[in-house]
Amino acid sequence: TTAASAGNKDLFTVESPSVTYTDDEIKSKYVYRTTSVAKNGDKYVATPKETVYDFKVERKVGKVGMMLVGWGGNNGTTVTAGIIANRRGLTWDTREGPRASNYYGSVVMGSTMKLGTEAKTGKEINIPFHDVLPMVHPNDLVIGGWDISGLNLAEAMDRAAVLEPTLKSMVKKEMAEMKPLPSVYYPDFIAANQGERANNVIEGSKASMAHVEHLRKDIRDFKQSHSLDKVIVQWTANTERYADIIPGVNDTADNLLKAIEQGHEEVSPSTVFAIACVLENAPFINGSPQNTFVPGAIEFAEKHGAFIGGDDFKSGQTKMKSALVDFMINAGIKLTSISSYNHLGNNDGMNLSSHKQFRSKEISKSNVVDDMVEANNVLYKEGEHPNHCVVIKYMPAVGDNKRALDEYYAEIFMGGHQTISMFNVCEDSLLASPLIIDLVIIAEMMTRISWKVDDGKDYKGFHSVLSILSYMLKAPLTPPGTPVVNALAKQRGALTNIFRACVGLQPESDMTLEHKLF
Ligand code: NAI
Ligand code: DG6
Repeated sequence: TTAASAGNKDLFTVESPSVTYTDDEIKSKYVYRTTSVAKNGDKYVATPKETVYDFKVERKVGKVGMMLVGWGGNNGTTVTAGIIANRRGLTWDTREGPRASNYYGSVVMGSTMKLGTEAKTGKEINIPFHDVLPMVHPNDLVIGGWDISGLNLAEAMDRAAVLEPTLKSMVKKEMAEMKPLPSVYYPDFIAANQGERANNVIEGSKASMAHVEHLRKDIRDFKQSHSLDKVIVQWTANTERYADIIPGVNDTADNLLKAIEQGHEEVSPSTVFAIACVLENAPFINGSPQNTFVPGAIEFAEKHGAFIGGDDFKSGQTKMKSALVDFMINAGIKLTSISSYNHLGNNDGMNLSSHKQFRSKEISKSNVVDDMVEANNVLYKEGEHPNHCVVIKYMPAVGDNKRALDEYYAEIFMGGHQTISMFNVCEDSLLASPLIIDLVIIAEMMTRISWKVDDGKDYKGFHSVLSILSYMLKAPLTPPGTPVVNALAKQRGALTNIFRACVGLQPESDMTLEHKLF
């Protein structure tokens, strides 16, 4: 543990008969209150419902490894350099003066949640998100991973052209010692324009059990050589094309395994990684938009009780969209169209200039307002939907400095119109890197939480599909048959309130009755 990460152990404790602490565990009994609704003709009957859950949190965090697929890319190099800089507490010169390492953009490291109200003063007490439960500190993550490009991380960081030269020179030595492991490369899944960098590949251009076993061994070796308790793997490699869903091939766990054994061409590299991770019980998160988690992969993870999460980091344009549309529709404003345009000049942009890969991104960027529209049957008739168009263009000159332009067009009172235009400019990888960190910290946390219901006998883990990660992802994967929530505030609420429940605290409430009823 570094000095910077030693942190504030047990910043608070909960004093309640429902919460017990031992050296190893925090146990809480939590009454989950929901409302059950029944339709009676054209009326509803709402009945308050209570379910009693027991939560158990293992307090020992252990030593955690983060392995990135696509480690030598813009996100991979940026997040690695960022963690090294934070670990060493670096400051560096820029033309605007000195800058210090930070974790801005990370919900876990950069945001707070309300613990409660101070009895004496009535003042709200807020604590860092990171302190609500015992979580791994990003400075303590051991980093590794794979890339089809063999550049060491210092060279790859230069190629990415994201960070200031002064900062790069300070982390260069450490980065140069890091070299991505060779990876699986099936050229048909990413753009042909990526072929030139593929010089670090495992033999074979179709899925195979040999590939699965190779990746499993990589994970085991990494774990062993760094004496790790756990490894979390994230796909931050190129966007792949969608895999066709073919009955008998990838529709069930058994068929998918057979398809891998037979080298079927519709099994993508990211799905092969997912299967390897499930078999190693390493949580696997997909930061890109493709359908890595074909039905067979989800079933496979469920069978093994292994954690998976996805899809596609939600960094800029979509994050704004899931906040702004939530605001508009909940304000009773009838949003009628969203036009979203992007141009960018990094390698991600080059890969997305190919139609099939663009299509994967178009899908994940397009479905992000559905739940908010469906929920408002005052503004929208059944099946009615705002127009929504997504454009992405490759413009090499702007590099990682992505431009996103959005126009929101809405109907307001008495036939009027409102147009909101937005121009969002930033280094894409500086927004994505803190999400990678959050996803690792939260996924790891979830491996240490278990629950039982109604005083049942045995504790068990959460569902394999970690929908709790939705805040960081554009197209949140949820357990089959369960609703997808895109509204940003709801996603954050789920995250904070589940963690609060684990220490027996009520959901964050904005009622503030204590200030209204006295
Ligand atoms: P990048 O193109 O700089 O990096 C991707 C890396 O993956 C490259 O180094 C490439 O060589 C490697 N790669 C490709 N196929 C591989 C394989 N089979 N195994 C191992 N490595 C492989 O892209 P960047 O900007 O780092 O983004 C990564 C992914 O994250 C992209 O799919 C992008 O769409 C997605 N994403 C990025 C966001 C951002 O804000 N930067 C936000 C949302 C998603
Ligand atoms: C073009 O939009 C490139 C993409 O990779 C995005 O930069 C990335 O998916 C982030 O998208 P968003 O919508 O979260 O800003």
